[in-house]
Amino acid sequence: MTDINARSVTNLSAIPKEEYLYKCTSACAGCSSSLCLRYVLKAAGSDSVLVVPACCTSVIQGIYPGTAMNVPVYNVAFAAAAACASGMSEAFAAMGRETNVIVYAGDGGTVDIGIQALSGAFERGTNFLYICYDNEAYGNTGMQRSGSTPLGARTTTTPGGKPTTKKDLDRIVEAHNPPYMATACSAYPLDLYKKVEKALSIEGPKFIHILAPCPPGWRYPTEKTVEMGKLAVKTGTWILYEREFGKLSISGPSKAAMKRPALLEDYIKGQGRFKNVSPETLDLMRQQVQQNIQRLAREEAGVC
Ligand SMILES: Cc1ncc(C[n+]2csc(CCOP(=O)(O)OP(=O)(O)O)c2C)c(N)n1
Ligand code: SF4
Repeated sequence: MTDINARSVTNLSAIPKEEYLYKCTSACAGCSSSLCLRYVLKAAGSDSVLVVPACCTSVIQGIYPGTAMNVPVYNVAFAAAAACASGMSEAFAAMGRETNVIVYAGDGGTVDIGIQALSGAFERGTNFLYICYDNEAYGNTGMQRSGSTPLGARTTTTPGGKPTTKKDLDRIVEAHNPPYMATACSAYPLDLYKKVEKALSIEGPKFIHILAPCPPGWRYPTEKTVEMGKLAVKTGTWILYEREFGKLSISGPSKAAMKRPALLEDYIKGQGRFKNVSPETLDLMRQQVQQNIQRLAREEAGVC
């Protein structure tokens, strides 16, 4: 388990220099999920094990006997990451070891096929950290829609735009009442680093949901990855927060954004997946953003 006081950092330059995800992986140019993994592992440190179901990360890690990872990685069937992590966590506890057990799974492996294993592990109180990096599609297999794909987004299986809304994974996890859960975004690495550090200092099941912009899936130029993440937060489309023992606090970058969100059009106009989105869909998207902002602002203020 991470000692939060020993490792605590307050600025990007204080983040440890050790690398646990080496350069030259097979990630696409501009891949933000691999960038996030780099920060996750820096925060977790060397006494950590990753559990990775089938997803882009299981490609990025490399092919045996080569590897891009400087920590042990257990690849597991698509549906089983949290179940595997449960067994691993129990085994480490039986050996008297405090090794961090971290699931790093895509949105398809979390909101769709892995959700029963996730729910079971959270109900059992497994001591682990589950991280879902959300590129809002099944990236590894060619950008099919997942339950996490947002309304209106074009994927290879929703060529006219997804007709239904994004599944609210965070509210499903919240219903399990975990001691710690948070959202993060690749464009805010220090925020992500601190949340991972904090999560690993707490006993029990922890959850972090990272928005991870993906150039080929969202169809924007690779150099715009950080800009896309910032726009997601500034428009209120993605709200950064933490919920510690049930108490919600909105994170700094989202506080300002929620008071005066940037125009939603600024976020979607640079993404080919939202090309030709209808005015009605855009209106529904705006309403969703407003509803989320209001719901979380009320919860933080204690007015539920
Ligand atoms: C049971 C099962 N069904 C389908 C697949 C094929 N498959 C491998 S990775 C993947 C997509 C994973 O998507 P996601 O979890 O969102 O992660 P990403 O690829 O976007 O990183 C699929 C469908 C599989 N490996 N196992
Ligand atoms: S498809 Fe997206 S998430 Fe997968 S490696 Fe490429 S940029 Fe990263």
